[in-house]
Amino acid sequence: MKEKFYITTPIYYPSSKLTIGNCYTTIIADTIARFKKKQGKDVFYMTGTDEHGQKIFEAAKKSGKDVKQHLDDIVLDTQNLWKMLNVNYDKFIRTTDNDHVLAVKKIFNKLYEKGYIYKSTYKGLYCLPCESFWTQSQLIDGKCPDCGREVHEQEEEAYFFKLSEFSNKLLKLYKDNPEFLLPSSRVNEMVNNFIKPGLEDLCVSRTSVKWGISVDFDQKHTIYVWIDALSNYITGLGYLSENDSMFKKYWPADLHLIGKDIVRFHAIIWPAILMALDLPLPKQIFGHGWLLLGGDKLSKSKKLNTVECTDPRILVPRYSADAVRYYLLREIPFGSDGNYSTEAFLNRYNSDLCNNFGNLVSRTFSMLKKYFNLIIPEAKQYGENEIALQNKALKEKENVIKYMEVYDVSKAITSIFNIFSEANTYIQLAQPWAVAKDENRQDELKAILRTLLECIRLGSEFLEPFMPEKAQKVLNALGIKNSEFEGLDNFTNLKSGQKVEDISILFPRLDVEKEINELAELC
Ligand code: ME8
Repeated sequence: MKEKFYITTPIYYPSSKLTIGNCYTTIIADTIARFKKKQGKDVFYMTGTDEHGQKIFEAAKKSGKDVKQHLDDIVLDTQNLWKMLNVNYDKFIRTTDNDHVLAVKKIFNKLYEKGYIYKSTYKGLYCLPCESFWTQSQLIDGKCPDCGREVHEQEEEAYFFKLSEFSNKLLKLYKDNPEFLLPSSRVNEMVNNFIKPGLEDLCVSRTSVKWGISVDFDQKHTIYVWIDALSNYITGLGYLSENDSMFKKYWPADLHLIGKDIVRFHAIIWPAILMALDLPLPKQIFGHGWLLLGGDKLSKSKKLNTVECTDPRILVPRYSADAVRYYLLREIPFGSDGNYSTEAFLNRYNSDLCNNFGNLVSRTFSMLKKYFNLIIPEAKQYGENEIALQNKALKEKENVIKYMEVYDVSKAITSIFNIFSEANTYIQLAQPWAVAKDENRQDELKAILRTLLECIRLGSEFLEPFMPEKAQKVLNALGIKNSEFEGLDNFTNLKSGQKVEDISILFPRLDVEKEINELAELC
């Protein structure tokens, strides 16, 4: 039986259209899911939308549409975006789905019955027009951080979750499982900023919020949106439903991939809820860094003072899904923050996709056409240079596997591209055009082309999870149709005597200045 692998993204707020920041997480998760599938795992990949809460309600109202209609429109745009970016999820969960709503009510009931939720009074600083409670530290100049108006002390009946009981259990969890939360710097953040100062019980219901899931046994209370949202990871598998076979098969999650902004919810509140429910904990949480724009975090609501074009709905049709995927996977060192810039995107497109990968493929295929009428040659013997290149490719192969074990997608894709750049350097060294002129060196020419084709094949096998469209195009042309990784250790995978399909240019070269000007008009 195949080993299972369950991976999730955060469920995104459909307050307005998703940004390239949300694409960042989703593309990484998709790449990891595809990679694990190719490694022979039984993968389940879930993503979705987090549709409750006052903020969503207000954003929907602002749009002038009926709330559900507004959400449906954004969900449709989101699903189209994932299709456009070749994101291959297994389930898209919406927190307005009926089965999720029912399961969240049951989870709340269960926590209440087990004594982890109790009724009390919430005291806080309340902003009447925003209908929001704030803590002292959240205020800006003593005023509401959202609208800048006066706040006043108010009390409200509310349910609380006994989060304070979990401090020691959480500390033990981090200590016993150093891999639970990565990068490890995030553990120190959790311990020093939240757990050591003391965890307080968490208010998990509001009577002032109406757009949400009501408490089953006390209908005037709406369940706190984060309890509703975090539960998606289990309700999406059918937890507490009539058919929980998926839950039994896939839970616990192997990886919750999230941005660093929501680590606290995932590394403190979520494990505490799961412990209270007596459920196994996710094996790993990875809090990646932010994609920044001019030093600021991209967000759905913030208007940034920049002319950068970040809309994937414009970038993908113009430059391909693979180009956008490549840039996001490659440019930001995994775990850290990284800047988005149109110029860097276009430069990487030219240098890495067009000049390195694209050029290697087109040079090799055109030589194959010219010298062997597109028929894959048999290599009788390899020379020193071919063996050196093969060894370098095999070393990079090891690196890709090693980096993907720790989800370092940016180093993994760099290693794949190292195979292509080594092959390009080798072409200069081997000078096949000179060898071709000499009738006595035809075996050598065959060995050169065979080596190049096998390097392209090996690189493209690995590239497929990262850049599925172009990698599949190359693999199809070579007659390789593996759903799992095969032949990673040798250079004898291509069928000698088989004719390859000619391939058109993978990434046409761009005039960076012209593109920047045109994008500025479009965005
Ligand atoms: O937080 N760089 O939803 P959200 C990198 N609904 N990643 C970014 C990013 C950026 N500039 N901007 C957003 C929520 N992200 C909750 C989650 S989960 C149970 C509930 C990514 O729409 C990143 O993964 O605000 C971040 O954690 C997520 O989008 C936040 O999406």
